[in-house]
Amino acid sequence: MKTIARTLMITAAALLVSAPSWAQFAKPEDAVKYRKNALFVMQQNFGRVAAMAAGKAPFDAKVALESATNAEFVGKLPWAAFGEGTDKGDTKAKPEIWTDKAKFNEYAEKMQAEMVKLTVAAKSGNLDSIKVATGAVGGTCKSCHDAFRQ
Ligand code: ASC
Repeated sequence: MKTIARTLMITAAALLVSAPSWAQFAKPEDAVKYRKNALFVMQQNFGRVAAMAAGKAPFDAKVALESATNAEFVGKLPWAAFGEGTDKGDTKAKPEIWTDKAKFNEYAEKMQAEMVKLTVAAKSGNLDSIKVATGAVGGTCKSCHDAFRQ
């Protein structure tokens, strides 16, 4: 009995060590799809607010707040799907994401911090504040794309 318990423990430990980080997804392609879809939904929501800020769409404070809230939430999701082994397939992700992970994470965090500010601005209902915040968010999208997207 003691031996069985020990064998189980060792097996469990070995699985933990060897499990690839996309293991929370059924397969690496699912991780790629997940992050792309999350980023797409984020962009659609952010884009709606950004269009208002740019005067390309009529300002609707309620829609702006809903969209900003959605973008902030969905913006938390993609990052867990950039695990080791998910650098291949139908993706524009550059290898630098995995070789310069600290920088990538820093950009991802910066974007999320600016998204929080955008929701705050949208809550205020002040279009000038929303303009500043969308500009800041857009800047974080661009700097990450320049460095890490093909
Ligand atoms: C968007 C989008 C981006 C950013 C960027 C801002 O809506 O898809 O990548 O804003 O264009 O410069």
